[in-house]
Amino acid sequence: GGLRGATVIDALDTLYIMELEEEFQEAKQWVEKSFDLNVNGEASLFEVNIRYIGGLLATYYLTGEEVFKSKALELGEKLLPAFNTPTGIPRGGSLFSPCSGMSWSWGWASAGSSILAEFGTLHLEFLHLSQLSGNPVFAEKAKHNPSLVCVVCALSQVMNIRRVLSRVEKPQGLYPNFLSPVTGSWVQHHVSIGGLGDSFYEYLIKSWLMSDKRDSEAKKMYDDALEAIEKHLVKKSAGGLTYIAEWRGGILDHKMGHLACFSGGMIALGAEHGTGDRRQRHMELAAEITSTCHESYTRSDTRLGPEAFRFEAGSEAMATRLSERYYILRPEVVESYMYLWRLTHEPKYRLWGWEVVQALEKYCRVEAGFSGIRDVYTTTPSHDNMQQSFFLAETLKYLYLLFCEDDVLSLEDWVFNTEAHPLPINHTDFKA
Ligand code: DMJ
Repeated sequence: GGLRGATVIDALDTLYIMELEEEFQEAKQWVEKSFDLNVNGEASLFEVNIRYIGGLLATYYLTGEEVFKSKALELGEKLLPAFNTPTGIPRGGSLFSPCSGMSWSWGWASAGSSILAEFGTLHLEFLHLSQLSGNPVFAEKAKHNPSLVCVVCALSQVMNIRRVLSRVEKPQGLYPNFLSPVTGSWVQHHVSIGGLGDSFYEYLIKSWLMSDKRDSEAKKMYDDALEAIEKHLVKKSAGGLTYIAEWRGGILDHKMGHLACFSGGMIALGAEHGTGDRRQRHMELAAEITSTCHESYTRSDTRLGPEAFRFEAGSEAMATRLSERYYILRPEVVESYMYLWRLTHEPKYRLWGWEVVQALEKYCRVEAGFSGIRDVYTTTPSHDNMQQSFFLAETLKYLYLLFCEDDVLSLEDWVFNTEAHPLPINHTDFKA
């Protein structure tokens, strides 16, 4: 049950950017003819927003074709019931039924708490949904379909999230990962720039950039959060590797997840627009973190990085637990290479990206596509038989952009959502 076609929709803009015209037309036809939004089953608010809505919006902005806009708006409308909680913050693992529009959460994902990276990763897409639904051309169409007008509510929903976050006290300036959707207070003090926290920080700096630097509230929240992270979580290992640890009620866990490796790119992007010694310091921090993530790749036999690596018991930038040795085609490390390349033009980032291309070919390519592997520390890894949709949306797109000229989706004009779907800055409409 649930929505189908995640890979098709996540890959649309990649196909378009790579000029794979035939494949793009095939995917577009699928969206027009077979993408059914009124299916039974359940879908996740967070995943649908970043993969489906992000993918449809980006493809609309790249091509100007109405079908992508109207599907994004229709789907956006279905997400709105998830905000019906006492604080207006969606519950963790929030699900909705595409057919009835009902929203619920099973609770096991977060014991009923809201998750920072989930409710903090709506702003970019919801802003576009809201603006597109207010567009006079679309408003005319919406007259015949009144439910679409409601997407305007999207803006007030995400602005409310900001309000709740600005009121709550932050321990040492840090944002914990779990918040009660009932009281608006933190539920426990686990802080991480990797899973559960990651894209919340990303959406702060990108909200500011996407607003053409007018959303100063987002910029201040980002600056303050990064300052607290620098002060409390950034560490250097005995071997000289810089990493961002996790924080559990004041105690540091010297671990970085693969997910946390996106932060090299994010910090570089923020530094690019920073001033004074902060700019220099943040650019260095971004480069050091990216280099540590590269180490997690080069220290494995496959030259692909594990799901998590630690700095403990004489081990640095390597997985120390069996359960953390897998690689599921994640993009975060090549994402940082792409940003660092674009912002510094140091050739090592292209070399590092090329190492990943070769490793993917060698260890992950299978007959029907690419597959994750269960252990990066063996040259005969077994496959998990899964090609995650983010492999086409993100990993391949970032690798492609790493080797393109800077004016292909220039960072001056576009921000990438957390699933690598490009959204235009200040709504400059390039093609439509
Ligand atoms: C993607 O779906 C997004 O990047 C998300 O923010 C977290 N990570 C996965 C890929 O690893």
